[in-house]
Amino acid sequence: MRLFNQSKKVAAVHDLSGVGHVSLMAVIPILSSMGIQVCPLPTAVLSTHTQYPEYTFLDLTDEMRRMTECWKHLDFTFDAFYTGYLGSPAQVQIVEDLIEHFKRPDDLVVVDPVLGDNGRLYKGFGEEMILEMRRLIRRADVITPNITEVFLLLDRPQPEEALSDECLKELLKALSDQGPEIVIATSVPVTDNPHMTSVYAYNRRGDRYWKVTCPYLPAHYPGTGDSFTSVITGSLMQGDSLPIALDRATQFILQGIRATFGYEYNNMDGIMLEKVLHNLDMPIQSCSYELLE
Ligand code: PXL
Repeated sequence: MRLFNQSKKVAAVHDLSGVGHVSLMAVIPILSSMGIQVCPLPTAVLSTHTQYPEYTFLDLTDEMRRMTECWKHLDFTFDAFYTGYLGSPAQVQIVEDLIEHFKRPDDLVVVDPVLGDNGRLYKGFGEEMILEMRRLIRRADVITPNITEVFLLLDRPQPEEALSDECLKELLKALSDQGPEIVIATSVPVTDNPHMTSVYAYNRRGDRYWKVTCPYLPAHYPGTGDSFTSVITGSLMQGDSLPIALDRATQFILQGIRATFGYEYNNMDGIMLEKVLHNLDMPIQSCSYELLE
């Protein structure tokens, strides 16, 4: 018998970066605040994320194998598996093994295919990481690429011009055809409106497309993708519908950016999560999702 009041557990496969509010330093506080127990399987330890001019990097590929074996011996179970920034292409195989061994039929697999942003790959990543990430998304129930990652995963050049709703629907469907039931594309520019940004989503079950558009503040904060997907993961684990999860996640990111933007601050340090975490306890403030016909 599963106890009714036990917290759900998520195995979280991300790096630990000392400064910058990215990866585990977004995943752990957000999911813990949402009442979910985070079990980290760290992929690498860095001084900072890789967008600072300098950083140290410790690859934990071998340790991940050891930790996974230990978890197997101890017969742990998880309700969800959530992967983000990987430290080496070889880690995809380890994650596949983790899912293969531990995933039960109702467990959730969320893959945030972290590869790049603003049309460029992150430092340290090359063709092999793209190829392996294309393999990993086939195992996922939910993927959350930004628009740069959408084109990298589909092996298509990213066009300069703005993308229509029809075009986005085709891209999401093409990704879902590879395996994931739910595809969420973030950081999509809004045609002729530099002050807005959209998130598009497709749910194969029900064959419906959703869009949430929200104000865009002219600043780039690393880690917002990690915070976004963490809220999506927590929200789906709590039983929210896809459009409600989209609304919760976009509102949380907007609150985080608004809380940070007014300070004289180095944007590389990421959004000031500590100022907005308590918002995750509150019911959703307003709904702004649209169903795309
Ligand atoms: O937020 C994505 C991310 C995660 N982890 C590390 C990164 C980045 C993006 O730059 O460098 C180490």
